[in-house]
Amino acid sequence: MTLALEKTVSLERAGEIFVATVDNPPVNALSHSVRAGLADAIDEFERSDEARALVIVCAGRTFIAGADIREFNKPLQEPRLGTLIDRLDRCEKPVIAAMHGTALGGGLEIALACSYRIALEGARFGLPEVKLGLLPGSGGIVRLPRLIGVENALTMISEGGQIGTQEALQKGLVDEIVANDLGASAVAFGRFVVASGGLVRRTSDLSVPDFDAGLLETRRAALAKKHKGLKAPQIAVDLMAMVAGTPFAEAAEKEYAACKALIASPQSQALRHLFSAERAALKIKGVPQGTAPREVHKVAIVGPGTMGRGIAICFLDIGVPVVLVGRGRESLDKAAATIRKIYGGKVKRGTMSEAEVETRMALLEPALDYDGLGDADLAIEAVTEDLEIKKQVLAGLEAALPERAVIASNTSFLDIEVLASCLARPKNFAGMHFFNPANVMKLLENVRAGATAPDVLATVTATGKRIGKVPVLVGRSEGFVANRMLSKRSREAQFLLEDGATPQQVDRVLVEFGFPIGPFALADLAGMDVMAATRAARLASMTPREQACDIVDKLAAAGRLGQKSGAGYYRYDENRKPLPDPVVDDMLASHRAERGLPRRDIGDEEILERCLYAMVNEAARILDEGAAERAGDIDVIWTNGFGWPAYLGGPMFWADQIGLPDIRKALVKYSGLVGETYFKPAALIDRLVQTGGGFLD
Ligand code: T1G
Repeated sequence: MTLALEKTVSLERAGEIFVATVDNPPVNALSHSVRAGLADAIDEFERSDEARALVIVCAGRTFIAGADIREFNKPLQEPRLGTLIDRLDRCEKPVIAAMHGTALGGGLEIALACSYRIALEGARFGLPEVKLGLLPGSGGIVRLPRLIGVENALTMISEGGQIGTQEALQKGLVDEIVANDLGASAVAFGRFVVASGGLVRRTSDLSVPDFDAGLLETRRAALAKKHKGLKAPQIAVDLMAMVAGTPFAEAAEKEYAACKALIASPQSQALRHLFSAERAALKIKGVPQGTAPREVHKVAIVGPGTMGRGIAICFLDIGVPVVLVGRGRESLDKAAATIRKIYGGKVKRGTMSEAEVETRMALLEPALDYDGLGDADLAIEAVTEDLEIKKQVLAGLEAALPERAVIASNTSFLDIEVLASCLARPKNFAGMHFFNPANVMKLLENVRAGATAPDVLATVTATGKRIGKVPVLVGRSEGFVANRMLSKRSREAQFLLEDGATPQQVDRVLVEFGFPIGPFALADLAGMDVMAATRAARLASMTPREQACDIVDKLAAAGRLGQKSGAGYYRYDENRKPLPDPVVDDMLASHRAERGLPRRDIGDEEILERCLYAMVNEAARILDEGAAERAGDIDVIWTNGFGWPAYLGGPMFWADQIGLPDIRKALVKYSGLVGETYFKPAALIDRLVQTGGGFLD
């Protein structure tokens, strides 16, 4: 007998065992129909005298992966998840959750309210709500500590990570792991439970195991440091402290109230925006859904310098052989030694074994020419940012590689069309712009050229995901998106020094906003020699004021190279702590005098607005030029690239929250103060203000 209760939930009978199957692709999210279907299944199960146990199992690739995120901004439809879970908790007969894939959020909360939990090998479990600025709201807070203890529960809830089946079994989250055929195993398990007396085990009846209350405050401090500015982890600690000393029903209500408040919070709205934006960024105009990426089994990387090494590590980490091509044996040996040293650091930290290091190093093949690339599927050039050298390298690669191979450039600001023009098969060519250090930074800007084939775009996107990056496709533009917007923030930071701000004031304002580091501390980290070289490379394209604003050159000329020389914009003590330096104040005063610029006190608001509104204005131009497909793509870029705080949603989401009319007003004000060249409102902002729209509408 199969009872189709809803289009997403069916109920079958296997003798005395009822089986409710959820089938709501792609991840069996707890949409309204699933909640209603499960409620009907439980009613049917309770009504039937023959039914002795109920199994809840899912079709497709995973057990329920949580509430349906898309429903959060819609009116709530009963039964809400908490009501369904309370219904489960009142069942007089045992219910068994049979899990596979990723049992997450509300899905795991359903399992926690069942009498028994079994899992297919390879299944994973988590309460990732905190990554959406939320917290479990349907029993995760009140039930998980009762099963695995407060410390383990707080880790899962405040970090939002996943645990595997062995850890879940060991911690008491699951009762049994099965190797295959989960459905049949679950029915057999149900029969075993019935034969053993059909005991109902209510998690809500368990008491919270003793724990060290001091632990919570220690964890609170650690969470505040690790997740700076994020509210949900702090509330998780509050709730965990509450659970132990509060009757279950009251604690459950407090949990639900906290979750409901977070759903409405700006931080959660921002993080849910990014969750959707990161997935939307994978859908590329002109690349039909389902376009098969080309297979990549072996990669060639040209240029064993800093970027080439980092990119090589990305592929070695996923077990893909890498041919690292360099001009001399010495540079190749140095690259291999550096890669080995980076892995050695992981061994020291206990995150990698020596054997794993050798496995990865064995995949690295140094080469002095392109002869061994006949079976490479992807080649990425990461040589010096010199157009002629890159063109030679790309042409040489194309001659050596098979016709099906994808060729990519890691260029950060050269013209992608000019690079493509040197190839006989430009359809195979795209940009893959990594960020230093390439083996650490999540962002990957994939760059489409006019001739790039759809399956090549699919390949660089799929490859980006495969190496653990957040790939975003961008179009032709100097500096693409991230660096092009960063250059406007850097420009304003420099101009603010000329107008009277100090490096420490600008850095403080941006760090207080939520960036991990300010522009001047960052410059000291990168090195003033590097900053001066980058400035020299772009000088010709700068405005007269930018060209005259040569503070970087003055610092470099004075040997103030930043951390590496003990002083740059700051001076550094023996622990490399940055300290304001009167020498810099004097240098800035001389610079202003030389430039004939009066000094004035500058407020924090002006610093923030000039730095960030300049970025937003440039982003509007980028969108109008089509150099980015969506405003959400720009938010994904900035929250994964240069540390825009994710709980503020990215520059476009943030600008919409402020309101484009207010931003436009400020742009007009700064046009007068700094110059039309720098702050004339972008046409898109003018249009949106006229229509009352926002970037993300
Ligand atoms: N709701 C709606 N759609 C979802 C979804 C969800 N929870 N999770 C994924 N999707 C969509 C996603 O948008 C994409 O759609 C497709 O599924 C594949 O996802 C009350 C309040 C499960 C590990 O936070 O972590 O429960 O782009 O590309 O890489 O206490 O999706 O194809 O149209 O990510 O294999 C808690 C979020 C919710 C889990 C799979 N749950 N999802 O990863 O595929 S709040 C979560 C994930 C909650 C309760 C609280 C991942 C995944 P499209 P994907 P994947």
